Amino acid sequence: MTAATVSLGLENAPTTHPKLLAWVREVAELTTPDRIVWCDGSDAEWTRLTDELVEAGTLVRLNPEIKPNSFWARTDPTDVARVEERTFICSADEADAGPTNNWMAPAEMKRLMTDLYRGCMTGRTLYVIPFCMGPLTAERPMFGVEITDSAYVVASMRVMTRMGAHVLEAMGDDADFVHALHSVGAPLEPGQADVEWPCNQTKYITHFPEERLIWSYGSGYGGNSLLGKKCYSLRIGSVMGRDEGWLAEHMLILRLTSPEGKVYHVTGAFPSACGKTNLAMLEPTIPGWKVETLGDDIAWMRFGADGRLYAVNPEYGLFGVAPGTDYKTNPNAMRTIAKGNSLFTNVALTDEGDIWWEGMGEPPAHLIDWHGHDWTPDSGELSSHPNSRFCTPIKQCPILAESYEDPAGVPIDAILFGGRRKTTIPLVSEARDWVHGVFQGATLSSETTAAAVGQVGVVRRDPMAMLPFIGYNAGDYFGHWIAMGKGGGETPDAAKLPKIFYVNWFRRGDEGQFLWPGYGENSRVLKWVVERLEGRADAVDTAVGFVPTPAALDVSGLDLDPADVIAALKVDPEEWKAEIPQITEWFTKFGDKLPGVLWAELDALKARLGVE
Ligand code: GTP
Ligand code: SPV
Ligand code: MN
Repeated sequence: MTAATVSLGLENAPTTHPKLLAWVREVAELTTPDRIVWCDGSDAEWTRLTDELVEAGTLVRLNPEIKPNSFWARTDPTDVARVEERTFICSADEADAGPTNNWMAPAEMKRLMTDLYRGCMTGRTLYVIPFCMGPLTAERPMFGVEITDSAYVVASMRVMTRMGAHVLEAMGDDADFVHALHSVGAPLEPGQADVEWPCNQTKYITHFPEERLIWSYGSGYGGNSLLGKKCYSLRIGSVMGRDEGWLAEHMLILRLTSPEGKVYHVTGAFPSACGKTNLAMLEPTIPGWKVETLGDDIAWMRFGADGRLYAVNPEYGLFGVAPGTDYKTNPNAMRTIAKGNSLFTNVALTDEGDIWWEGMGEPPAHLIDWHGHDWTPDSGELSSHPNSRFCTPIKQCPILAESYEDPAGVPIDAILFGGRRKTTIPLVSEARDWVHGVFQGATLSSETTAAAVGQVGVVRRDPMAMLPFIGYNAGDYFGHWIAMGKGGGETPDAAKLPKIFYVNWFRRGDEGQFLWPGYGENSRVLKWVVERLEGRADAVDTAVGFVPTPAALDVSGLDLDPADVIAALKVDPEEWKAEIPQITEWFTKFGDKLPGVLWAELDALKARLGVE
């Protein structure tokens, strides 16, 4: 059986890469698929796979006159988000996973998952997806190969990564690559009918950092199954960055042009579903300013020979939160998806064959909701899952920056850390220096969202918005950030480091209203940031950093209660004093691994607040 199975795809493999062939053979022998398909990334392949997925009921083709070449997918209701409880960093030494990750000894995890993988592709196709994170023209292209038994994953990976025959070609016979194995964990017995969204109630999202290896089982969803994204570009990527002196971060990247024509590049780390995509595609409301998109979720950053920090977006598509997206909040996302070639997951379907979700204007009289049920505005339920997503090619973004394809990346002027907090955190504050900025990042807090399974709205520390994505000990990660501030280029120079800012678009007033209008109006905060870089904006020197004076923040033309702006900018010593025990408890988790300079920053904050 085994030899026959393997010959189904291996004899005619479009590569002679010995390690790749050996790995595909090994996986096929373990998982016993019916056939092996080497993905070439062609249009014909996309058409064949999406046709098959429509046939299987996994996808519904949208009206081609409204959303050409686009599809609607509904997942199993239990498979809707990342599963942090089931995500593991299986480093050889438990200490290297640190206190923020789940850990299991690599051999034990491999034994357990090998049992799960045995025969798990029976009745299915094993797809081999050669992909590259970041431009293929990079000095060292960052190759990966994902093996999956899900055609939905293949279609999504085609949108989200550079993948296909040209990547396999570029790998030659000896390129290193990240091995990424995925199965939905739903073998089919002969004659057994498939379900629309195969998955398994048992899920594991596992990383073996020393081997640059990813094993994922049981989920077909987003960050659990598109292994180039969070698993490679952040968890494995962060380990590579630690070892090689760069940073893999959960950050948007944007290019900002001022009315004087000066160009700045900004990255922003906000936790999942806290505003990266929206800021990355922002349409400024203040005259003369221009934003261009470079990335909406992940940035790889390294020092250039000139001593500046450069960022590249390793991704090729946008996997954005659907609810809340419309022409008022994020017009550029709407224009991007309007061009088609997109997958929509767990949103609602209109009678015209278009998609709809909460926040997209007035609800239609009738929809099919994300459960597949009839829905009307009186249903009293959300039509779309709060973590429903659009998956669309970044090249379709009308404001994509030309430098997107530059393997050298763009030089970063400012880094924003941001969270979703109803209280305490001011709209924007500027760090005193790099180490203070790392302190702001390391103590970042945010309310949990629907992007991960679990309770929503609970405040937790989410350092650099990377809590679920740091592939090693978070104490060492803070140390790596501190070390990066010493300059990685040939001409280390602190003055060339990006300035760090901490933002919060989500502060609320007494009536529960957002104090700041957000979205396009965030351009006003970007303007203040730029004016700080240029040394010409006023700020108050507060206990937590430099905060705009109310006059320094441009609110011209905004219909806002001035009291709300003052409240959004407020640094309330009592609220901050309440943070101190939480930060102390958080830092204590890391024991000896926490860089001493961060304790010193906490002491300095306490002194400024007058706390013992
Ligand atoms: P991931 O893709 O999960 O990493 O999320 P993200 O950080 O890219 O968040 P995204 O931009 O998709 O926004 C998430 C949610 O926050 C959406 O429902 C947005 O409508 C909402 N949102 C984004 N920016 C703002 C803002 O400035 N103010 C307010 N009030 N809501 C915002
Ligand atoms: C996130 O949760 O930060 C996302 C979505 O960007 S996922 O790809 O599922 O990780
Ligand atoms: Mn994200």
